[in-house]
Amino acid sequence: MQLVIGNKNYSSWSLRPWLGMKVAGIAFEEILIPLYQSGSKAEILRHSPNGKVPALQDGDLLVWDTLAIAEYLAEKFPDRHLWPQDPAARAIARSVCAEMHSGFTTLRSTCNMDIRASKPVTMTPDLQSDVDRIVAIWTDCRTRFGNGGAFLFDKFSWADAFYAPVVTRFVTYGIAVPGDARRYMDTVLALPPMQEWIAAGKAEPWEIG
Ligand SMILES: N[C@@H](CCC(=O)N[C@@H](CS)C(=O)NCC(=O)O)C(=O)O
Repeated sequence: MQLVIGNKNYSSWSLRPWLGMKVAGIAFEEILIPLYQSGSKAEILRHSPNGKVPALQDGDLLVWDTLAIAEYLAEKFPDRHLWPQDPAARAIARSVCAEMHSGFTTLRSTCNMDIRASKPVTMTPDLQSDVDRIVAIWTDCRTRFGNGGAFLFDKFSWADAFYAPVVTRFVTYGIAVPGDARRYMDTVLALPPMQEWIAAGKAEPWEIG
């Protein structure tokens, strides 16, 4: 399989399937297309019909959009348990991933993923509301389904991968969260594939203004 991604410093949607596949031990070849350069769009369109990354090529099959890629991989590799096994936990994991996919517009528009940067943000009521909702999701998942472990659900799942770019944003923009949320962030940041992604992002030469 080939996973087409954007810059590791900037492409939050690319990080999600990349991290899930790495943590689950799913082998793939990475195709990295630097975004927003001249020729970037044409190059992405060679791989992905919506002109966006990520996209997953599996033989003749192309799957695009992060949620669809997540579902495809969970079905193809059921033994990796990328979704929680308990049906109720799985339904909530899907809910929080869907909420990430369609929501948090203030956080996403004012705090772009920019791993190598450190730029404390001026808090606004709308941004604080997104942050509060994310902390509430993390607390709720860990309380109800975390089973005393380090992740949102019993084991690492798509839910952790979907919130991983939020973790790096909270670091980049100096967004303060309560202690348990901070400990959860440290868990995600300590994942070896996450460390690998962060180091690669910091080493990239491309700057998007
Ligand atoms: N809904 C899509 C969003 C993908 C997306 O917006 N990707 C951005 C990078 S993070 C992109 O491809 N930008 C390049 C462009 O629009 O030219 C998904 O979940 O995969």
